[in-house]
Amino acid sequence: MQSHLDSEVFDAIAGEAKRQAEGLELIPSENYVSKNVLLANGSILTNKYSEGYPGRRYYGGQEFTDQIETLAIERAKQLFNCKFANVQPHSGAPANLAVYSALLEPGDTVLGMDLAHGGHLTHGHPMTLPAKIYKFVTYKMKDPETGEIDYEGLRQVALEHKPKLIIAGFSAYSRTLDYAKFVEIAKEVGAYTMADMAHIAGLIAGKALRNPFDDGFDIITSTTHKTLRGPRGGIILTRESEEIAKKIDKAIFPGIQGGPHMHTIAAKAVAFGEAITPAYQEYCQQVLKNAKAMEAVFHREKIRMIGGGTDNHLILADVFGSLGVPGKEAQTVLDEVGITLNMNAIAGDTRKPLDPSGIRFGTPAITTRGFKEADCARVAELLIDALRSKDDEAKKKIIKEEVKALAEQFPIPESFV
Ligand code: DSN
Repeated sequence: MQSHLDSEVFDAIAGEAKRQAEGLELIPSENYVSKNVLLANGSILTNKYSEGYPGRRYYGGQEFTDQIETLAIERAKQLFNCKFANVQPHSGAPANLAVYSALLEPGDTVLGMDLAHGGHLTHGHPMTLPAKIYKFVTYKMKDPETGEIDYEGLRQVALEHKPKLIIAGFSAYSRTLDYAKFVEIAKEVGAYTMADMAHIAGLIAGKALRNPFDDGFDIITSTTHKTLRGPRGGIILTRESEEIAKKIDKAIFPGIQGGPHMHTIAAKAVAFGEAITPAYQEYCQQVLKNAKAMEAVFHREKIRMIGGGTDNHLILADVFGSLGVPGKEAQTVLDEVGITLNMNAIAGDTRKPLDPSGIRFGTPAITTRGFKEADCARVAELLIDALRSKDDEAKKKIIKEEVKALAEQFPIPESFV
């Protein structure tokens, strides 16, 4: 570290770098970016104001920012096979808010997945701004043991409440959604369709999971820092309607954001460029195979998984029900041995949201490090072993050493292509 650096801040960054290198990151919404993404994200573009869109800015000096944003837009359109992309959302929550404000009037109804069944806070949690402006109604899983969505229930709620927007998407759901069914129901009630693909956007871009646009969804929103392996940020994609895309552009700027973060947009362009490669598609396939390998261990060890397993990158496990360890305690015990994941509420949880029954974990980050199925199975065994040995300090020390050794065997790569 150079002596002129602000040691209070940079020592903490160095500490975080060590933590990331030595531990195993299983939070399913996290990942490691390439050196090129970091370079763009940390570039002098942070100095620039660029309100507006390429060719239509309010400040001068936009020769290079226009090039960068245009590149990000074109690459996003190619990746997701759509006609319009807005790459300016600062993250997923403003992306969702922008879609609501573009398409809805205050008081309009939105139908989204119940938070307790895997939905996201921005899909109508009472404490959020959207919930104060719009009316949210919800659909659920038919059976948490299979994870299948109750599409008939969804249809009935749609017929009763006539939502103007139907959201498919989640933050803690491990099964496949039937996008065609969503579109069919939306057509019946005259609603727009939005897929919040924040968790699986990368897997869609990498052609490992189905693209909701192929079934006729109007809009996809996403963050760019999860499976997509880009900088912390958001995007809004519109399949083909120029009218919708124009409303979304206005909703982002000047509607809810000011100047775009051009350093982040440059980093998005780099990440999208990486995601267009065959190497990225292989990565996405491996993310899924690795999640299946972890699922197999959880099945073998008879630990209940919500949805009965996984079709994507994440697993939601009822550790309180199966091991008697509440999610919060599980998160703390696993932190102690160098495995990072998050506690999570499960459908029908008998415990409180801040001390729930479940844990949520996934494979995007460890797959970026090069973990294959056998390595992931071993991580699942260590995870379960640590929870079963939560009061055995000597055992946890041995597990921590193995976790560190595994992490050292797979250094965080600087480049993926
Ligand atoms: N916090 C993100 C997640 O972990 O899923 C979603 O907002």
